[in-house]
Amino acid sequence: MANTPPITLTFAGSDPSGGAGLQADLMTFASMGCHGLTVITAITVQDTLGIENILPIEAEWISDQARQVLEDMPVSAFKVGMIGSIENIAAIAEIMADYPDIPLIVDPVLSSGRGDEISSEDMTRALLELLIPQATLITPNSLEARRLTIDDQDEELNLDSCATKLLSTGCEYALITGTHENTPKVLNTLYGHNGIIRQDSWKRLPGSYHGSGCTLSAAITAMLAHGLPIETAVKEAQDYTWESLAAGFRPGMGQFLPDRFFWAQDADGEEDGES
Ligand code: PXL
Repeated sequence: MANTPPITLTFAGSDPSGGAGLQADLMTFASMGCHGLTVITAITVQDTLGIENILPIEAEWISDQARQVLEDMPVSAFKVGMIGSIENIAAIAEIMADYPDIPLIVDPVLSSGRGDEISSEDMTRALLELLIPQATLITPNSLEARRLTIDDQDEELNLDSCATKLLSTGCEYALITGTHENTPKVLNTLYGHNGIIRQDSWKRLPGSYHGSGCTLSAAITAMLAHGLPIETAVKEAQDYTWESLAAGFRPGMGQFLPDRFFWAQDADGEEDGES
């Protein structure tokens, strides 16, 4: 019998367009050799143009979905994406408190890349108080990093100071991504409690992508589940995400989606194994 792949679990919202959310996570986990478990936190109505509606799942259903699979299977790394409600944040935080030694990646999705609001002020505060302190790594984009650290005087911090403030909540590492900055290259910075651990930059791709942040954080989750140290996991996951984006496609009338199985296409763009 084949060996069991490392098992990853994502708490995520459903994106019927297959671009972001649990669909993005599951594809990324599979593409990177992990078996993905999915706890649905919310159902969205959306296409490649934007989000129409969000239905949060009841907190009790989050706990029940998670507890059931966790009693059956050993999980090597957890990811949290869209959460849906404050009650759901509390439910996930309570479950995660029972697994302090397993890596937890929190992608604080406050709004989608194209600006759809996903998290209220109260939810952002609950995320900072209950879940981020338990995280091994958080992966905010620069806009989210600023929004998470804005103080009462509405003063915006520079990204280094944002990282320091976020790490002071108790999480171990913060990867702040630069996709939304006005720079010619995309610059991502991984911070630890002793400062910057690594910085990676890429050529900015033309076009607008949906699901790139989910893909990156899921890829890091998969790499940590395989046992890689954080620094290597972040590097490998960034390379993988960049390749997925470079192979991206536009299935509808809106944004491009990453091809998380770019490696399954041959040079002519045909699927392998076809004759
Ligand atoms: O990109 C963040 C995100 C996460 N999860 C779901 C989403 C989005 C963005 O649209 O729809 C379900």
